[in-house]
Amino acid sequence: MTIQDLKRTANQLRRDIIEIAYKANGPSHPAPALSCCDIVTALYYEIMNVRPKEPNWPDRDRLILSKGHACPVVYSALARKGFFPVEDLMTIRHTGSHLQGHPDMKKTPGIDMTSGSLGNGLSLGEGMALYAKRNRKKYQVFVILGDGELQEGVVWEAAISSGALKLDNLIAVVDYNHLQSCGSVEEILPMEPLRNKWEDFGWNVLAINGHNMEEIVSALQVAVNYSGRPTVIIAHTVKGKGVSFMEHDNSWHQRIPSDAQYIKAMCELEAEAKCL
Ligand SMILES: Cc1ncc(C[n+]2csc(CCOP(=O)(O)OP(=O)(O)O)c2C)c(N)n1
Repeated sequence: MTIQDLKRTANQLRRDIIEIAYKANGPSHPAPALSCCDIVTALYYEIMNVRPKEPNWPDRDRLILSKGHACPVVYSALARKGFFPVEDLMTIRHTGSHLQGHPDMKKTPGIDMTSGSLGNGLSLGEGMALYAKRNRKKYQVFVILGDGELQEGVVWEAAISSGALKLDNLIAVVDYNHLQSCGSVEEILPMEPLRNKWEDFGWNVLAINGHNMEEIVSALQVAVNYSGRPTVIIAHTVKGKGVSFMEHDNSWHQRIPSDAQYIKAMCELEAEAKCL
């Protein structure tokens, strides 16, 4: 895909996120999903080797959305890619739907790991990457983490051991939007200096603007081709990115838009789509 096509796809995914937030059975997490939307788009539409008609293909690249509450963006990416019908998106959180409020690998085609309990994704990804190394499999494992999520101790156990094991088929992306559910990461429990922490544990560290599609794609390509160490991409992002009144406003961490808010958000995204 061209960068322009990727930007158009990200805009479509953003519109799905807002549609889901408005129509889901209960509050979903629009701002966390908008925050990592460009990263998820680049992964599914440019970087990852997957087969929508064969979701359990053994050699596929894996994605673990460790900040599982942001799942509307992954559901939208999977549906638009053909893993399941787009109409299913509006059944999210409804009884009997295969789309739950957090990702469930046993229910949704294309979901590689169940998540939602923060902190677990990197160690699960490490296990998948280690299995691939030991069995001469070529697939890559991608893990998307929240910056607040980094406060979970198990993240750092996995960072230490993956670095020591030199798992260069493991790529972590930190969605660094400076907010967690109850406020600012810096005020609640600061995680800086982030780069030094990962480097000290043996990781290759890249830093990018997590909404610049060129930067995202090129950093992911560097990471995929990097040998000898796992890579972490520190992606500077904005929570709620793409909808003016959701950006930097943490009340949109988990919330249902009103009729007027829904219309305003969709108008903004449709206006953006016309310029792409
Ligand atoms: C183990 C665990 N504790 C608490 C929660 C509740 N929770 C859901 S989202 C969230 C904040 C996550 O913040 P961050 O990782 O920065 O993600 P983002 O701000 O991008 O949504 C919390 C504490 C959870 N899902 N899992």
